[in-house]
Amino acid sequence: MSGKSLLTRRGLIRSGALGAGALVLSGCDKLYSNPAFRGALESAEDLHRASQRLLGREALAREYAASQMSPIFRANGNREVGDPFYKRHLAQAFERWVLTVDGLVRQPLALPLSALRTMPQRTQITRHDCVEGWSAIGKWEGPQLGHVLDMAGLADTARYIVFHCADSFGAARYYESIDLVDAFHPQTILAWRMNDRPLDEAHGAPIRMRVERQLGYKHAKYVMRVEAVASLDGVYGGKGGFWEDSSGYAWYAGI
Ligand SMILES: Nc1nc2c(c(=O)[nH]1)N[C@H]1C(S)=C(S)[C@@H](COP(=O)(O)O)O[C@H]1N2
Ligand SMILES: [Mo]
Repeated sequence: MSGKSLLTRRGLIRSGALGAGALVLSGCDKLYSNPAFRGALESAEDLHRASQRLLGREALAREYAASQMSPIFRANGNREVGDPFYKRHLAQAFERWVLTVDGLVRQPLALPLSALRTMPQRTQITRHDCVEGWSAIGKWEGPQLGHVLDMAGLADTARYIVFHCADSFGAARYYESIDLVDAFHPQTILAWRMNDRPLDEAHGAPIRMRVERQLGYKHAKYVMRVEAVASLDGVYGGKGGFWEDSSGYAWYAGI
């Protein structure tokens, strides 16, 4: 897929809502580019967001039975990483790689993969929904992000968690960010295992985020560094994520 057509198509999915994605896919681009219609969609999204806040964003995303797992889980976005540092660690099965946890924390951490694998683990079978119009059910395992953040001790000023990734689109690094409600959600994990095997490169080795209440692009792959910040201003393009900066995707993609 060429970068250009990808960006153009993604540019149409401005709200990041699944419904908008479905409209684009069913050829309603004209309708969607109509400002009045867009306004209605966006206010519906606000309402939906408000009701989620009232119902509690702590609610769990649906979990599935092993028998419901998709036979094939597509890999999307970057499936390989060109960065030489990453390639070196991939070749060594990430044995000497460490995850950096820093920013507004009392105790910055450098966590080897072995440490992430031996902490208390959470396993969940969930459905991944990509705004490009596909979904897949997979099994994910890893420590809860909240547990890792508690080890580091968040400063009182921390408001967001930023995930810095190893891959890029052109010159732009992939990154994502979430607020503390999502960061401490029980299903938000640093997954190193997928479908009972260590994560492969295509799906984000050595670790990728699972933020189960959010759409696909929030699930950062190839996470190298977890940073606690007070504001997203000045972090890359300032909108909280690669697609948010480049294509106007909604930062809040919660369902
Ligand atoms: N680092 C990084 N994370 C990423 C992406 C990417 O290209 N790079 N693509 C996102 C998108 S749009 C989706 S749908 C999922 C795809 O995850 P998968 O390859 O495991 O299916 O990863 C998300 N996280
Ligand atoms: Mo996606």
